[in-house]
Amino acid sequence: MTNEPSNSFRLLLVSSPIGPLGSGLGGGVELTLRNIAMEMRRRGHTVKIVATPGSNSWGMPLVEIDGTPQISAQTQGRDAPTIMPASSALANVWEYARQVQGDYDLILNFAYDWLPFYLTPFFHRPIAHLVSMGSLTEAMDQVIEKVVTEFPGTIGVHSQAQAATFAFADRCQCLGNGIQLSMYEFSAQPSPWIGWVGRIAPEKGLEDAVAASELTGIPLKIMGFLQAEGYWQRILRDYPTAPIEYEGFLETTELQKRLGKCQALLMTPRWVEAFGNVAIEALACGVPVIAYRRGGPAEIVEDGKTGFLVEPDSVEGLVEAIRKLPQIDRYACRQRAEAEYSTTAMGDRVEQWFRDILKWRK
Ligand code: HBI
Repeated sequence: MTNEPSNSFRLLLVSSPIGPLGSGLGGGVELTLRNIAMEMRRRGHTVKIVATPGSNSWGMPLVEIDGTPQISAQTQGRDAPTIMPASSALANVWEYARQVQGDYDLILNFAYDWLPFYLTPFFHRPIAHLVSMGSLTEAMDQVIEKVVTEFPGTIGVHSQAQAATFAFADRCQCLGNGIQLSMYEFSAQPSPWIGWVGRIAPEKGLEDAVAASELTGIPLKIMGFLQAEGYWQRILRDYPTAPIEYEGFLETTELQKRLGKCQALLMTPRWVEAFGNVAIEALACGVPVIAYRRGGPAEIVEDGKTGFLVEPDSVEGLVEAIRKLPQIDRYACRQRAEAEYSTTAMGDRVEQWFRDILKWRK
């Protein structure tokens, strides 16, 4: 076999075991996996997706493997031990991948979990790991560093800020992200409300957006998977007069309709958001993004041009930025999405990443 990989790859995309694809439990990973899968197929590569039962594979070949889901990595402390429950979905999924690896040129891992990284040296086919969050635990940092040392170039991340949370930042491949722009309609005229989109969980800082809505009196539409019920109830109790409305977890077609009508999207992450898919979805609809200057969104928003970057955790900063919104040209937001965040641009980066990995492997 020549060491120049063939033009088309056989790819096995192994999803996060955190929940079925399309459930919203996997957050940005679901959108990322779908867009990479569809773009690689469009380019003539063979794609098969492995996920847990009840997943939506958007018409692509899917293998559903059952088992106990993993506990959310971001709810663990830095010294959290690696947890493998009985009948683990993660273990079952990687047992399947081990059995079928010979049918593929490359395996792409989306799970932010210890096992697939630990198993990498035991596989005879290359595994590319798309790391979906910044540094969370010592155990994960160590096992990811071991892989990037033994298999250089196989660790992909979404932003420089995310890479910077790891000691091996300079050895990560920064891929950004991309969305199918044809699914997002540019909306020139907003309605009199602002939007917040994301998993409703403490690391997303929703309470600050609610506080800004209460201070400005501007209605806030909240869209996303309600992951932490207690957290949500506390917000409702702490901000009884805020003009907020929860629209539920919406799939892309419905999401972009409501998002497009927003005067702006507020992004209030408490943690280093690895990327912030919702930011590029908003830009694609012509919606300016007001974001804390923290993590991936700080690399997406051009301050004063496609939105505003705000002092982290400053509600007053959010309010001040909302007042400056008339300065932003909504079409400039759409143009930025087209230039930087299409699935074509992302597909170029991902395909080159695969080519580089396949060249390095004997
Ligand atoms: N937790 N254990 C675990 N594994 C994952 O793959 C995972 C997670 N929490 C969140 C998550 N993935 C995604 O929602 C984010 O990566 C976007």
